[in-house]
Formats: sequence, structure tokens, C-alpha cells
Amino acid sequence: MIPRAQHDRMANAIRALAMDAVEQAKSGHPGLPMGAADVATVLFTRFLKFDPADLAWPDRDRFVLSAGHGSMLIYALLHLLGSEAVTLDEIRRFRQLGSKTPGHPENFITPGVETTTGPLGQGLANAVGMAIAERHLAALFGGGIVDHRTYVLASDGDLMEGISQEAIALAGHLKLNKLIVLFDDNGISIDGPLSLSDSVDQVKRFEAAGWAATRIDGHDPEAIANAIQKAQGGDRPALIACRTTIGFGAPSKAGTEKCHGSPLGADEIKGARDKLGWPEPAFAIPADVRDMWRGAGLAGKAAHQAWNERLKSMPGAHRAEFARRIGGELPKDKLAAAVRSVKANLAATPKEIATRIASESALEALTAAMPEMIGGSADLTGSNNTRAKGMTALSASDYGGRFIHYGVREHGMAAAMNGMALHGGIIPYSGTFLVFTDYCRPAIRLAALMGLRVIHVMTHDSIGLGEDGPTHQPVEHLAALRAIPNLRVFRPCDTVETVECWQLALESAEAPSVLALTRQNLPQLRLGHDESNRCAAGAYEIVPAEKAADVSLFATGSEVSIAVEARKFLRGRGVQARVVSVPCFELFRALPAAERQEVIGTAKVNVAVEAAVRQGWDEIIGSDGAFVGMTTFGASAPYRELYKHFGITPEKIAEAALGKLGKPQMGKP
Ligand SMILES: Cc1ncc(C[n+]2csc(CCOP(=O)(O)OP(=O)(O)O)c2C)c(N)n1
Repeated sequence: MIPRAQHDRMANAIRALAMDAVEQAKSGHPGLPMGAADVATVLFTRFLKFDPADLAWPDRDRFVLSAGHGSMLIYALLHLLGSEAVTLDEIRRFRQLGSKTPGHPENFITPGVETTTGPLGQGLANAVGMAIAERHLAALFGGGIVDHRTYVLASDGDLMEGISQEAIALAGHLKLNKLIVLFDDNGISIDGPLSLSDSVDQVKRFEAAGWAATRIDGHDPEAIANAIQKAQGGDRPALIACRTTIGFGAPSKAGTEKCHGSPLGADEIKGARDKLGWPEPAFAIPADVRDMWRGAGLAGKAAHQAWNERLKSMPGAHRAEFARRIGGELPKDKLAAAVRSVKANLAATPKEIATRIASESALEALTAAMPEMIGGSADLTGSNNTRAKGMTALSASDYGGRFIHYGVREHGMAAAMNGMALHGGIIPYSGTFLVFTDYCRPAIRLAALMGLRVIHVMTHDSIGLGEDGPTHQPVEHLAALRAIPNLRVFRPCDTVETVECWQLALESAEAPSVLALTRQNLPQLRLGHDESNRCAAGAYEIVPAEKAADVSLFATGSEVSIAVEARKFLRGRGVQARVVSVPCFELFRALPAAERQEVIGTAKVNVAVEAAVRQGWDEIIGSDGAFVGMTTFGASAPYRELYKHFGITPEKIAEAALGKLGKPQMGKP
């Protein structure tokens, strides 16, 4: 037990650093770190298993600051515990360009930050993914090597966001008993008291989702410690609602929204120093407090050492596999062999099937070669074709399963996938309909920002899904996804491209991928056997012109075969056309300019075809190129009729090209 006076000094060090850093930056959020300082101090000094000298130790407990606006809490903790990266200088440079202390925590900037947070609710849902990853890897590698907890500090805002419901329902269902959420229950948000907008009983809400839940005084160290201890022994995830005062210690602003998101001001800070009994000048930490925090930081060393010993005594092959998986290293030879065998089969027996089915058969080979692939679907397993035959469900009674039934929870699913990727040892992939990327988008965006290898299998990718109609037919989604930096959007045109795109997505160690796949059957266009991955260029000539091309036809996915038909029409009119398949804009953009130019070619006329909006295509076809696609929402009908209705046909493509060439139109003299 830590004496109360000692605890208070340790917690006040966090409060002081938070006040001072926000004041210096002239912006930031002092209220949360000051209010949650007691909770964080108890957690970090008495419970959290970690080693400041090796913040990436695979068996460390994870701490997720879901309320990312309270970033000074984690920076103060890291600094006080002796992190090499978060020096006092970095605390002074809070929120400045190039500092290790950005406005919101960024996992790729600050060692010790487990995930980028800021958009409320995401961190909590990431933590669910981390806790799933822990249970799964423990089932495979044993509790001697994988045995850690995931702690979350969540705010009112986190719990008001809809994603939190998806996350807690999934965690409760899967009985993730090593997940502990500390709720900073301060009853204040930006607009003022929570009573303005919310009257949920969070304890009852979590209990209803299958959690253990309790309410305590978040400024009483022993109550906090007792609650955490109890939660650790439970058979289900635990919520500890910690009643706190936002801005604890600030004489006039504590307990009000005034200290949520702006500097306290010199007078208020002076008053807080008096009230807390903290006479030190700004940024000064007395030696005794520094020593106590450093001491807490050293406590994890022994556990880390013992873990190293256990790792050493593991059978060699098992140990190597664990290291490979945690290191995110692909089994290159096995992956290459799996891709080669699928392509060889397709060369021998071409298939006219939907790309979602092609994806399923690719997955049979890929998931067999790569045990780190954990699949799933948001209740569309049979439509997304994401479950390979041998895959059993991951469940509370079998964490070793490899397929997750996420339920109808697209947003929670995408964020949990991020958490699994962040945890390490897993490559998560999962599916829903492409149109519902809207429901996943905030998490996909964060995956792109963090550079995570997660793979979204998004089927039913256009009006080609037919009768379900415009609510289900994506029109603007490809453009919207392509607008996200560092996201790879793949739209393969046939079975061969599908397996190639899968390979590229798996090899994409620092960027998430979306595979946009069809519901409807497509002819196989790539008939020979290519050793190389032609999709790696992002775009390539799939059917050349017979002579110098007058027209270049660019298309993706299901529209490539339509462009190939259009090429024949044009030939009938004495016009030479080539067809370029563009499975991935982002990879194409990454080519050297000369190579890109070679693929774009020098034909007089460029035409792009995609059953979606034009936005984004001008970078390939130029603003004077012709576009055949969608300008409105779709409609409900059999898909062949829809293609005719919206004019995405070989004839219309040929007409567009002829129009640009100044030649008479099809069917006209
Ligand atoms: C998705 C999302 N919406 C809005 C915001 C802006 N925002 C930051 S904090 C906050 C709410 C603050 O209340 P609370 O979560 O209780 O934090 P506290 O005031 O206790 O620090 C809001 C709306 C955000 N960060 N993320």
C-alpha cells in the first residue's frame, strides 16, 4: 500500500505537468488529467504490468487513453515513469510541430502510446480488439507467454458515442475478462453538465451487456485499488465508474466545463498550486516525487525478466513462430506458394465467377498458409465469403477460433480490427457491403493514419448488386475511400486479379486495404499464368491495341470486361483501342512518373469506365477524358438492366470514344 500523502504527491505531479503544459501551449485539455490523476496513479503504480525500458514488450498490459483529448495524462505518466522519449523538454513542447507530445496521442509518434485516440469511442473499441488478440494468442501460445490485461480510460464522451455500444456488446458477449474500463465519471462535457444531454445509468448499461460494473469514488486510492483488484479476478469484462471532479484542484474551475479544453490561466494555476499543496515552479518535479515514480517504473522489470526466461524455455519452433507473428513478418515462401498455386489452378481451369467468390477461394489457400489471418464479417458471412472452410468461430468457449462473428456492428468491427493489428500477432480481415464502409469510415481513417495492416473485404461493390437497390448500391464510396491518404483501395476485375490484390493487401505492412468485390459473375480475363503480380503496378495494359492505339480505355473491377467488349466495337469501326485495368489508384500513383506515363499511354482519347462517380479519375484520363459511369444513385432491378439503364455498356463506351474522336456515333451513318 502506498501512503496517502505519497500517493497525493505523485498524482499532483501529473496535475501540475498538465496545467503547466497546457498553459505553455496556450491550448489543450487540463481538466481530464487533473480529474483522473488519482485513478491513473493507482493503476500505473500498483497494477499495470509494463517496462519503461521496453515499451514494446509483447506481454505488457495495454493502457488505452480513449479520451485522447486528455493526452497530457499519458505524457505526464510516461515522463514520470522514465520514458526516454517523453523528456521534460518534450512536455514543454506540448502540441508543437515535431514534438513527441502532439495534441492527441499518436501511437506512431510517442513510444508507449498504444493507439491513436481523439475521435471519442475509438480507443474503447480498439481495446476490445486488443483484448480479443490477447485471448486468441494465449490460446495458441499459452498463458506463460501471453497473459496481459487491457485497461481503458474512457470519458463521458466515449460512452455517449454509438461505437461504444457495439464495442461493449461484443466484449460482453465474448466474455473478455481481461478488459477493464475505468470510466472517468465526472459528469461534465464541453457544453456543460452531462444532464444537458444524457441520463444513462452506465453501470446498468454495462451490466446489461454482460459486464461486471461498479461505481466508486475516483479520488479514493484504496477504493480504486480494491475495484481494480476485484475486476482482475472476474469472469467477464469490468467497468469501474470512477466518480471524479474534472480539473481537480483548480479553485474556481474544478467541476465545471471551464477546465475541459482551455488553459486555466495564471491566477487559477496559482490557486490550484496552493490548494494542492504544490509550491514548485512550473514544470519542476521534486526529486522525491521523481524517485517514487521511477521506482514504480522499475517494478515491471522483474516480470519482464521472468517472461524472458519463460520465452527462452519454449520449444524453438514455437518461439520462432511467436516472434515471427509478433514481429509482423509474413511467411513469405508460404504466401508466395499459396498465390502461385491459386494462379496455376486458374490458368488451368479459368472461372467465370464473382470476385467475392474468387476471394473466398483465394482465402482457402491464404488462410491455410498464414495462421495470423483472423477473419470475420458483420453478419454477412455468406455474402462476403470471408470464412474459409476450416475456420472455426472465435468464441468465449474457444478463443483459438479464427473467424469472428462481429454481429451487425460495422463500426465496432473496424475499430476492433485496428486494435488487433495494434496488439500484434494478427492480421485481421473482415467484411461487409461496400456501401457500409460509411459505417466503418472513422475507424478505416484511423487505420490509415496509424498505418495498420487491416484488410476490409467489401462486397456488393456497385449497381451490379442489382435488386437491393440504391440504398445498397455504392456510388460515391470508391471516390470517398480513395480520398483517404494511405488507404489502398483495390478493385480487381477477375479471379486472377483478386488473388493478386489479396497478396498486395497482405504485403501492405503499413497501410490498410479495402478489397471492393462484386456480387455478380465476371469472366476471367487473365488466362495465362503470370509469375509476377501485375496488379502491383496499380494499373497495367490488360488488352493491347493491335496497332497504335487511338483510344485508351481505363476501367476497374466489373467494368474491365465491359471495356474489353467496347474495344471490339471500336475495332469494328476501324478504331484501335487498348484496355488498361486499374485495380489500385494508390499503387499506380506511387509509380515513377515515366512508368505511370507509359501505362497512361499516348492515345488521342482517354475513356474511363467505372460504375461509380467520376471524382478522382481526372488524374488518369485528364479533364478532357470521357467518363462512363454514374452521376446519380442507382435503382432496384436485375443488374443487367441497370447497366443498360445507366448506360454502362460496350456500345455507350464506344460512342463516348467516337464522340471524342469526332467520328460518327455507333449505329449512325
Ligand atoms: C467523435 C468525436 N466527437 C467530438 C469530439 C470533440 N470532443 C472532444 S472532448 C468532447 C466531450 C468532452 O466530454 P468528456 O468526454 O466527458 O470529457 P471531459 O470533459 O471529461 O474531459 C468532445 C465533444 C471528439 N473528440 N470526438
